[in-house]
Amino acid sequence: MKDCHELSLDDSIMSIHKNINSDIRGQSLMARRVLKGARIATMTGGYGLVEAGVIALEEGRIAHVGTEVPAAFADVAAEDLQGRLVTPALIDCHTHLVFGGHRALEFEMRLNGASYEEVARAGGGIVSTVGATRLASEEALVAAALPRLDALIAEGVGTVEIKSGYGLDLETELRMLRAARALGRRRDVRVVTSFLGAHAVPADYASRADAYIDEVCIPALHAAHAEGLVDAVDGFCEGIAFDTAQMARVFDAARALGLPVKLHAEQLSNIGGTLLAASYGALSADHVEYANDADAAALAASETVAVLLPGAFYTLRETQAPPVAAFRRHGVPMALATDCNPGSSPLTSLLLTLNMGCTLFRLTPEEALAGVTVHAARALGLSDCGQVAAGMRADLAVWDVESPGELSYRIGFNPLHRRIIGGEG
Ligand code: DI6
Ligand code: FE
Repeated sequence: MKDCHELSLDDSIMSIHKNINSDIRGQSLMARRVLKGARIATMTGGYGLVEAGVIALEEGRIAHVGTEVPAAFADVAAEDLQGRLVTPALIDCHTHLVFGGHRALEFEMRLNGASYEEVARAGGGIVSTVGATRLASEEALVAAALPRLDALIAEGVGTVEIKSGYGLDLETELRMLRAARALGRRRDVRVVTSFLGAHAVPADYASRADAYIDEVCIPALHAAHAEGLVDAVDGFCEGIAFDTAQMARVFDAARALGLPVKLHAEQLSNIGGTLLAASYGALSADHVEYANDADAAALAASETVAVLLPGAFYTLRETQAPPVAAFRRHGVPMALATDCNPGSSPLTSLLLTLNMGCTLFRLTPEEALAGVTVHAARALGLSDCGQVAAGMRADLAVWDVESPGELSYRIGFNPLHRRIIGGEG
């Protein structure tokens, strides 16, 4: 119990803070803006195109989308976008952006014929990045990740998911997540974190995956959650990582903390990860190259998003594409993401990901754009972004293209005109 004196001191400090905040942020947050002359891909049902569109922004939110300036904004000088395309700011819903070192040597090994699994079993792969990550300070991790984050931002990304999973010990897992949160403070981008303690079995727990789950992974999850570092819980369900029973134990721990789950499932083989994810009502099942029709049906029933990662498919020269036709047939929402990581997908371009999704997985350009906007938002459990609609955050990307299909069609070209984040920019 606080005594009266403490209470009033607390209150006055609070009110000082409030005043400072509203003075500094009040002007920008209250700013009202009108954009006109926009070709808007609202993503509220396919592209949901609005020609010669008007978007009114207020207090960091979209107040109105249409073709006329609403009466309440008649006093605001409209900014003419001169026919440019406006989309929601892009969302990269699956990245391992924070890590130490790189794996260029392993790239050469694989070019010489070694498979991803062979490299991993030879002590390379995820475990080699763990060594470099454990040696890096939080600031070093942030510094290494910033250029990768900047590359995404430069292509219109406004929200990015970042996983842990290269620490595999309590301290380093927490440090990765702190670095991820710090990135969100260093740039005008929303960072959503996933705890990926169940990414690989570290060398000191070789052949003792169950003990790793009990002694390291779950305690680290509790510690990270207690520090407010965890938005969702992920895992790698694969022959070279964790089986479904081990992942279920991690998911039970997540559930007990009230955290949503997601899973790297069916990337290299089908061992039941997708069905497990669906049975836990997961936000997403990711990779899913080896998923089958029954898996697609289960995802549809649990309203779990299939996150397709063509960068990893391309890098590993995988030949089995995810069952896109089955996902369509069952109505499974499909997202696309970079999977930016130092091993299987050293990719920091969401625009190239769109192109790869179309060319490698036969998505339509419309499905691809939905995959980095509305469906990516859903894969992160976010309901306030990914569409240009009243009530959403005013997170927009303005492009120097005529049609939305051009975003998928070009290779290695960046037509971003500007981002507007929280109504600013
Ligand atoms: N699947 C992947 O593609 C990445 N993680 C995972 O579970 C690869 C991570 C790496 O190779 O460093
Ligand atoms: Fe991944």
